[in-house]
Amino acid sequence: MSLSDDVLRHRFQGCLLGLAIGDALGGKFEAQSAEGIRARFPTVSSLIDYPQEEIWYTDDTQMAIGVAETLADHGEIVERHLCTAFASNYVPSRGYGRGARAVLEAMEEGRDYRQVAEQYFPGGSYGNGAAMRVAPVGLLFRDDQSRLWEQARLSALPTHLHPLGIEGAQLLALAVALGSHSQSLDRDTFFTNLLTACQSAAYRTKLEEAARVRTADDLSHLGNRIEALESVPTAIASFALTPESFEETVSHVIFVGGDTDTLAAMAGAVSGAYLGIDRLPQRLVGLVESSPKGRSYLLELADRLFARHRQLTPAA
Ligand code: RVK
Ligand code: MG
Ligand code: MG
Repeated sequence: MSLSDDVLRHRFQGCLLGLAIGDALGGKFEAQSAEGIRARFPTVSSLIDYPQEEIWYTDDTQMAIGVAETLADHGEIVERHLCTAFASNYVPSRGYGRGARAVLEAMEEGRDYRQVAEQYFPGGSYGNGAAMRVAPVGLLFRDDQSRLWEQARLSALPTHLHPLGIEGAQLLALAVALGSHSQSLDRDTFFTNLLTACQSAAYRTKLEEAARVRTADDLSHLGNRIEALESVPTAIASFALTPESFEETVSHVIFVGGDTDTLAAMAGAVSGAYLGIDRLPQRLVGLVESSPKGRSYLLELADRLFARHRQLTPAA
């Protein structure tokens, strides 16, 4: 049974707001150890209840906004437009990866950013920066997996040329699409779909391990680092472990420590695409920053993306 327009629109909103909430909440603990975070926040609710003021997102959401704007405006990834969006949204204080910063500054200054992306890390970046921003691709192309796979690749290329950086983005986009389709998540089918699409032995091994996760403590074995391979499977596994709870999905990856903003941004985007905006913690939705590209803008952007999706895939 296909989802009604309202339900699906709420899932688009849930995805973008879920990403921003995960990013902003996780951003408070970036680079901290699992033990330190656990000592301060022994339970999921203590972590979720912690923010009392506006929460501010980091580069993860900032760059996802650029991807979503490009897709809403043009219906597909056009590198020139994507780079313009990245450059115009670039606010260094949001905290970017060092390679990404060098590439974005080249874009801003009209220099050859491709050369910078090729040379900064020989072989290209395998950071999680392409995966952290890819969720809008998963939403727009949720009904066309081969297009999703290619569009996710194109969305990665300006900054992430390494195959592991690209595949991390493709898998996260697919996880968003699968989440956005599910009415009641079937874990086995979810992982079978991801494993069927998966191309490298490295991700296959991680996803097989992710499929075996049974407790939140198991997540730490999957990784908590800034490399895509060490964070994308962890975020996906957290969603699959507790699909009915955004709060648990996001908190469990923050409890793993390390790259907490990005782990929680990715897990939050997949969770929000599945649960929809109404099943996100409303207090945190209300605390997302009220800046010009804050909460209201994200909701509007999700609606614009949804309208684009309806053009590509009219309701049955
Ligand atoms: C600060 C060696 C490599 C590599 C390669 C490592 C924000 C480097 C977000 C690099 C995310 C880091 C994160 C990030 C997103 C990547 N050889 N090391 N071939 N490729 N690395 O710079 O957008 O937090 O240590 O391309 O992927 O919240 O600095 O940026 O956590 O991964 O940054 O890769 O980062 P970058 P990014
Ligand atoms: Mg960040
Ligand atoms: Mg991060």
